[in-house]
Amino acid sequence: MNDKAVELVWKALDRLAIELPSWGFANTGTRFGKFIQPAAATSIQEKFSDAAQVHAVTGACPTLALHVQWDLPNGLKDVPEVERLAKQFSIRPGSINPNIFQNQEYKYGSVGNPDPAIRRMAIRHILDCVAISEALGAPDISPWFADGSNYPGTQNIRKRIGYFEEGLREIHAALKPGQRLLLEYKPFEPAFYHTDIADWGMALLLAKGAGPQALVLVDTGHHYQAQNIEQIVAWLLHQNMMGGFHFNDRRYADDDLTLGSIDPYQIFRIFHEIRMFEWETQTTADIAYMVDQSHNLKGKIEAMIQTVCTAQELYARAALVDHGSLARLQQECSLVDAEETLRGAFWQDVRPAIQEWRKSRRLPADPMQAFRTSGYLERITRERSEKNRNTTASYA
Ligand code: RM4
Ligand code: MN
Ligand code: MN
Repeated sequence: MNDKAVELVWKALDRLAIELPSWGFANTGTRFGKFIQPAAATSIQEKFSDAAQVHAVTGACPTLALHVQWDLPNGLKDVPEVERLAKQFSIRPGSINPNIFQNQEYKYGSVGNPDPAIRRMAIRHILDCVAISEALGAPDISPWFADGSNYPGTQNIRKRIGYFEEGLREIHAALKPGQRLLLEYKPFEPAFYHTDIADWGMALLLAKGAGPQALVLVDTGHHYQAQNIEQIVAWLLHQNMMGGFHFNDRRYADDDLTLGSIDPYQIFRIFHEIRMFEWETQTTADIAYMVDQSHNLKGKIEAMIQTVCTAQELYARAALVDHGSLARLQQECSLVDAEETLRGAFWQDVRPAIQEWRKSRRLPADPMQAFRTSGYLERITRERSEKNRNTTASYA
């Protein structure tokens, strides 16, 4: 790789920050059961501590996404404790995730529920999240709605659209300047007939209706097979509506596998669309790159380190695309050469350049090995295994 390419890689890595999810460090499972990991985090303090380990070896993860019901069960009252932990571990609170899917009341939906009292309860919770986001100085609020129905004819789809329009407008009205409402879509699960915000078009229309601080969040696992995700990203960029990502990979449904483990070219193509947009418009897209994975088989911290390194590798490769020649080749419809310009960047081995970048930033050249030799995992396994033994593995 020549000096210019190495410089492009370094510059790209300097600006790529990846947000880790607090829930990715705790014991989670499938709908059939949980495999308990003795080292899993059992408290918000332990989640911050684990995230800090990933940041220490990668230098790329300065923020931690929080799920309010799990991490701030007392809402605003827990803000001072979160601030204390953020300071102690030098990790800033990241996106604030409301939980409008777990309470018994949400059986038939939250903001889309036919019962006005339950809609109110959901809106109130999200408004609390807006206040928490403000208090923590963490400007992104990212709700995911499980709302939907399982059988044709059982819910009025259009009425529920109206409830969402109304509810999201009210939430948007509470936003302070700088705060952003990131709307996440998902085609199915837990609802298996209709989901109220099922795809990017619905999320886009609802965000536009809510107001200028509402944007769309793309969870890479929330699409049907074969859907062209980079085209969705291109549309959202074109509309200035691209707010953030939840990174993970999938083979079948919302599998939450490690980013790039199944289809690294897909993630590269998404990064390429963003870089090409930035090159063309000479702007920097304000996008929150977040991970949404909870591993129940792989070690949680190792899986996060692997994810972050993969994101860095694919982002660095996207930085190597020669935008000037690609634009010219596209214009001329030189199909093979245009495609090879993209593929050529994808097939570069950027790992040596990334290693050099790490050394220059006083980071370990091999983050995984640094973590494995740190003794951290052995220590937390000793400290936490007793607490984790009491976790229920069964869902029955
Ligand atoms: C959903 C979605 C959300 C996440 C929940 C727990 O599938 O991806 O982002 O908060 O899971
Ligand atoms: Mn998600
Ligand atoms: Mn998901």
